[in-house]
Amino acid sequence: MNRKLIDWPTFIASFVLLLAVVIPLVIYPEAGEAFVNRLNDFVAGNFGFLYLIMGLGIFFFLIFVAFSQNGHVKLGEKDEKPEFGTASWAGMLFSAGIGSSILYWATIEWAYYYQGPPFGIDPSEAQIETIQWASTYGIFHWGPIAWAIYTLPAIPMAYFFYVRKTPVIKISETLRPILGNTSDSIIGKVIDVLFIFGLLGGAGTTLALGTPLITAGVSDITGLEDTMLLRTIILLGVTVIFGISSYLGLKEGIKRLSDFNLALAVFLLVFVFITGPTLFISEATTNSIGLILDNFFHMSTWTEPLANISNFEETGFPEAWTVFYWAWWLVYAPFVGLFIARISRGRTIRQVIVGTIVYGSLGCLLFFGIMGNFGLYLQLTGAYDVVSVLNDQGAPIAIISIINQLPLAKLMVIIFVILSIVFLATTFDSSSYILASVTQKEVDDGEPERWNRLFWAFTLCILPLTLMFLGGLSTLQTASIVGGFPLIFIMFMLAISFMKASTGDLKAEDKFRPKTVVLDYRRIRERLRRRRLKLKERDEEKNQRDE
Ligand code: NM2
Repeated sequence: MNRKLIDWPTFIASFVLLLAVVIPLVIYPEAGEAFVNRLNDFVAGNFGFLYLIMGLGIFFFLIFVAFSQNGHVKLGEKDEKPEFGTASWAGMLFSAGIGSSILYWATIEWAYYYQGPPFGIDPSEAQIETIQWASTYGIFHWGPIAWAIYTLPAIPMAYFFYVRKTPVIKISETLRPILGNTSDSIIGKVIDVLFIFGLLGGAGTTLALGTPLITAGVSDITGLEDTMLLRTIILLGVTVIFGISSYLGLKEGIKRLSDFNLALAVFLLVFVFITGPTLFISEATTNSIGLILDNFFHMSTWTEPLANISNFEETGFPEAWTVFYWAWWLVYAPFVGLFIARISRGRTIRQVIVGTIVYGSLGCLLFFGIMGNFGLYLQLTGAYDVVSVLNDQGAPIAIISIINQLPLAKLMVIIFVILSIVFLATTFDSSSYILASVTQKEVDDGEPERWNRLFWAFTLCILPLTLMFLGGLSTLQTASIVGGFPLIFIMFMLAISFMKASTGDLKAEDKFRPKTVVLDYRRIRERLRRRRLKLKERDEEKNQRDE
């Protein structure tokens, strides 16, 4: 163990900040909750539009970069092949960025929209519209804008790591072109610590959703009662799995688990697609794609402006869903960005951008299209009343009971539970891997110290576990989502930092094609005239020779 490698200020500050938030929550749970909720209402209510603008802005910025000169830059040496094949690469980025939440929300999100549709639609009056949006909105919340939020930090990080070859994996390092030496100062540290705090809270949200889902599945299979003890055992079991995978490292552990994850996910999706309502799933998914394309701008900017100033009823949909989702993707973004950067050696920037957004959105589309529409089909045909189970017994039981409607139900529940565990583990192994990288001064060969990886693996798990016992987990989630607010500005800075650095480097290498072209028509005309003259002369010469 090499203590000198550790960046102690960042390491200790992250840990202390975490305790500083968690301990008061444990001692004063109610007051803490009230305070954090007020803060959340304030941020989501007043700055929700900023999140929406950010999402749309990042999406278009990345498309611009992908097709600009900067997008052609290769992350590595001239003849270097990508370190990971495209299938493994796409699989890893999906498994890292997406946890068990996708199994949760893909299966049940529609049921919330079915009861509380967007755009002020009245579900009792406009049934078809309600149903169409119910099957569509989740795909949007897990679609291209969301994946663009993940991709943005990856670009500067990969650029600095593989092109400029700085052996540091940190947000502050990536901002050096605009912060200068400030990135070594306290401001740089604050940025790194904020990111760690955000990720721990975001991960807490994931665990808070994932554990009850897995427990509901386990108790369905075994008949054991869903108790705190069962939840604790399950959570510790999951921690051991991802701890081992993170300990084994990127190639031996993380990649293998992610390959397995993907194979199992494909099996589940294919099974539901074939044994379920194949035609309905195909049609509804296709229909949703069109609905999103048609309403892309409306969905990405809908803020319910009239609700604030008139007595139109406020639904709270944008804050509760789109803004919340963008905030959740945002707190995960620096981590996923770092991870995408780490696995993208040998690819071009354009490949990373297009690959992440396309494969990521496509993966989510398949989950939502297949799992979501299967549930919706049960509801609409009256085969199974998902909505009442959801309202009476909560989401985890509703989800497991949807899976129970499949043929070979018990086997499918087992597979669903294993998949939830592995999805959770593949997000957490990469999180602890990245947390370890960020709290080190340098990472030799790109791998952080093993004990450091294990330390964060357990912190990631023990912390939410404590709060789950003592109450306050939902407060930590809210706190982290609010705490992630400054990340909006950091994202903006990351974009500028990347453009500044890469354009500067391209210019220095004389490989930057200036965009503005100045045409001098007088000169052109003169040239054309001369050319015509020359041709004429040549013709005349030829004619003379022929004669
Ligand atoms: N996101 C993708 O719990 C998880 O699946 C991790 C969640 C940000 C909504 C990420």
